[in-house]
Amino acid sequence: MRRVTLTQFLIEQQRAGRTSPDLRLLIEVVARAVKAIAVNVSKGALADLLGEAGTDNIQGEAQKKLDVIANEILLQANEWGGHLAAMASEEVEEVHQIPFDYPKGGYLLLFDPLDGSSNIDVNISVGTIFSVLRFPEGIKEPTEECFLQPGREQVAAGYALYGPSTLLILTVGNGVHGFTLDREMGSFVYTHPFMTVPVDTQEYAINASNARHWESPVQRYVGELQQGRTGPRGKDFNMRWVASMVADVHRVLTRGGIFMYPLDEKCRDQGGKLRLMYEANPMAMIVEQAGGSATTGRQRILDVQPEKLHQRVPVILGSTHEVERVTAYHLES
Ligand code: AHM
Ligand code: MG
Repeated sequence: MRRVTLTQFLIEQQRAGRTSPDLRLLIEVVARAVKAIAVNVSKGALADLLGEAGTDNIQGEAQKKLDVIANEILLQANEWGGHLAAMASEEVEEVHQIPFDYPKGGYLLLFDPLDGSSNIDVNISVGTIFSVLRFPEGIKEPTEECFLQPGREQVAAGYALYGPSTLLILTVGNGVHGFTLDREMGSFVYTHPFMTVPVDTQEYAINASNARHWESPVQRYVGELQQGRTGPRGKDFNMRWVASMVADVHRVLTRGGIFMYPLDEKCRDQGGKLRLMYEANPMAMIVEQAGGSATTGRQRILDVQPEKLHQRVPVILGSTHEVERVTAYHLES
């Protein structure tokens, strides 16, 4: 069997006119950083990498040692290649400028370096999420404003899942493609072509401990699922919640399902729990590219006009018929 590597895949995409040489370089550099993060994640306690770093990030959350390391790896790997105008990270308050002695390029890279970091110390899967935007033309210095583009403007999005295998899932706007890290060879191998999310499902994912805080459309929707085959849906539903968005979304991408982190009374003041620019938008692009849907309950995620870099948003994504149903409940209420 012919083994296609990420590099070969990207060169073929470039030949077909779907990526520019700079976007190919950008994705290759992110993939290289992901390999380095995977090494650190897998070392865990052997390298004293578990636990807290003793600092807080912009969201006021305690940073784990691996949050800090993953962030540093991504920033350093992407600074010098000449493909980026600037970067933004969940772990950094301001826009990260490219050092003045390096060339600058036409793209903006946003990332959550280590998503699901509450799972690090218990050895459960975590991930990296990234989004690529174009640097608007005619602007000299990248500012926060340049990043505030709706998710439909993304030119690429992806995530890495550090699980039993390390996977890289990618879209450049031509379907969703998955690669598995071959640790001996040190390369990503094309293992999951054109991933699709089935339109129907019998599996849902939500943190049910927040049930009393949910809005009524979510209470109605989940209540109906829980009634199973004797309720209005006429079938049983299973539930899963890893509490690593990357792992939960990857399950949806692999076998269907609906993932929800909706607005609730606990996160209402912040606008939601998950971050729009480097969590919701890239996942929404991936899920839509795989034939699924992604909304806030009230509008398509990719149409949300961002107002702040670290903005939060409600997230409902996955199998289209289920996302449409719970969105309709929101719009009716
Ligand atoms: P993080 O970026 O600080 O790791 O937080 C995001 C994570 C998501 O991966 C996950 O879906 C969610 O937070 C879990 O939240 P909860 O602990 O409320 O279930
Ligand atoms: Mg996160």
